[in-house]
Amino acid sequence: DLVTIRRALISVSDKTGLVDLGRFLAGQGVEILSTGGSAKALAAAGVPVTEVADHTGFPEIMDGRVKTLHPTIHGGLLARRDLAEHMQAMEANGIAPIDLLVVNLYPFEATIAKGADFDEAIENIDIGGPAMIRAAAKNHGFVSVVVDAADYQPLIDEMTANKGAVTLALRKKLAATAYARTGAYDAAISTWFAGQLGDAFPRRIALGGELKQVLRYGENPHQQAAFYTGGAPRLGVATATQIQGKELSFNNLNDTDAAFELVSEFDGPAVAIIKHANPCGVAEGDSIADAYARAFRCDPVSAFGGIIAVNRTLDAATAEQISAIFSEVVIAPDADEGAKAVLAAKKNLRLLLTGGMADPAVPGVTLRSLAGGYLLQSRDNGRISASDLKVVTKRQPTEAEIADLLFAFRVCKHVKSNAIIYAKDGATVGIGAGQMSRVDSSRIAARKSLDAAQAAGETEAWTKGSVVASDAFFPFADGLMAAVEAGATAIIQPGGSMRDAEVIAAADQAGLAMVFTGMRHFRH
Ligand code: 93A
Repeated sequence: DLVTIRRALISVSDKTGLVDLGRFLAGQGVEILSTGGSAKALAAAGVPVTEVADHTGFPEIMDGRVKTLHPTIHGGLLARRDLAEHMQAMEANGIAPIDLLVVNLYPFEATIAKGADFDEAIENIDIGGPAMIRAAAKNHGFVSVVVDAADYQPLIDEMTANKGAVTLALRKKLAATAYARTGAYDAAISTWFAGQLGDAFPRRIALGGELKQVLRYGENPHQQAAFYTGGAPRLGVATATQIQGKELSFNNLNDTDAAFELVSEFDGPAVAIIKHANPCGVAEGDSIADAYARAFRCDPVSAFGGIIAVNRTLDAATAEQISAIFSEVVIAPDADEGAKAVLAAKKNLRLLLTGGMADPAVPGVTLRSLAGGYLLQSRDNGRISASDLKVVTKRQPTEAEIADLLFAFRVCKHVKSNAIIYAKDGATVGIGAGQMSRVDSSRIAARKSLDAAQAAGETEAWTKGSVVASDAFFPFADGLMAAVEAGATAIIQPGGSMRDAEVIAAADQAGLAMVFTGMRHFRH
C-alpha cells in the first residue's frame, strides 16, 4: 500500500514551510506543479516548478477565480490507478497523475476576524482549493493530501523512511484531516453568512471549532472527551491563559465556565465558588478579599475542592485566603505579582487569566446535544433591574431588601433548577439547587444555612432576616411558607402561577414583601 510520490501540486495561501517542503520534494525527484504565488515563491528559492497554467495549457483567469479548476488537474487527482478504464482516460486526454496535493485555503476565517467588509469576505471564499482537497482525499487510495503546514514534517519523515513513498495509513489520516478542514471552512462561511442575514436560527448549522486539548477523560473516567474552541469569541475559560497548575479536566472546564459566567454578572467586586456547576457561595464585597470571605462563609464544607471565580485583579490578600484550603481552579481577569507568588506554592492549583470579564448581556447561542439531534437556544442574557420589579404584596420591600433581591435573583440564573437562593447584605446565605420539588430546594437551602451558622458557633440560621429568590414561580404556597419558616423577609420570583393569588395572600399574611420579575431563569 505504498505509493511513491512522482508528481505534486502545491497551492498555498500560507507560505509557511513551503520552500523547505519544495526543496525536499525536488530532492526526491518529484515534479512540482504550482499556482501563481506559490510557484513564484518556490522559483525564487531555486526550486524547479511548473506553473499549473503551463501544465494545463489554460491560463489563470478572472483574478485567479479559475486557476486549478481544470479537468487536467481534477483528472490527475481523481483517476483510480487500479482501473484500466481510468488509466486509458488519462492517456487519451493527456492527463498526468498527481500523487500529492499540498493546499491551504484562502484565509476566510482570518479575513472576517479582522473585520473585512462583505465583498472582501466573499472574495476570500476559496473554491478551487476545497475542490482539489476533496478530490484528493476521496482518492486517498492513491493520493496524499496535506492541508496543514504542521503535516509537512510527518510527510517528509514517511517519504524519507520509504524511499519517497507514503503508506496507506498516513494517506487515510491525511484524508480525514482534509475533510475536517473543508467542513470547518464551510462552517465558518455559513456561520458568517447567517450572521450577515441576521438569521439566528439558520435551517442548517455547521459547527466550526478547533481542537484545543484531548482531555484525560470526560465527565467520568470511562468517557472520552476533548475540548474545542470556536464560535463567537467570548472571554472565559476557552480563551483564558493558564498560568500554573495541572491539566484542566472536563469537569474543571465546565465548572470554571459556570463560575466565570456567574461572577461576570456583578458590577462591584464579587466572588463565586462553584461545585458541580452550582455555586456554594457568591458574594459582592468592598474588595474581592472581603467578597471571598463572605462567599466562603455560606457553605465552607462544600467549598472544599471548589472552583473560584473573581471579577477583579486577584490580589495577594485574596490569594492567601484561597490558599487556606484545597481548591481546583481560580479564574480571574488578571492577577498581580503578589497573588501569583502566593498561589505558586500550590503546585496543582490551576490559575486561569482571561484578560477581562464577559458581558452577561451580550446575545449568543448555547448548544446541547440529545439523542439524534441538537438543541440550540439564545443564551440567557436576561437581566432584571429595579425598574422591572412589580410589588405584589401590601408591604413594599425596603431599599436594602431590593438590593439583596436583585442580587439573589441574579445568582438564581446560574443555579440548576429548582433554585432557591437566600441572600443577605450582598452575599448568599443559603443555596438550594437541582431539586425536583421547589419546596425541597427551599428546605435544603435553609438547612444548609443553619449547618453553616452552627459550625461557625451561632445558633440561628443565617436565613433569618434574609431575602429569598426563586428561579421560577411558586406553584403552591408551601415553598413560600418554607421561606417564611427560614426567616426570610422578602421574596423575588417571576410570578405567573395559576395560584399566584394564594401565594400572594400567604405572603401578606406573613408580612412579607414580594416582587414579581416577569422573567424566569430555569437552568437544566
Ligand atoms: O479562486 S480559487 O477558488 N480558484 C481556483 O481555481 C484555485 N486554485 C487554488 N482559488 C484557488 N486556489 C487557492 O489559491 C488555493 O487554495 C490557495 O489558497 C491559493 C494559492 O494561490 P497562490 O499560489 O497564487 O498564492
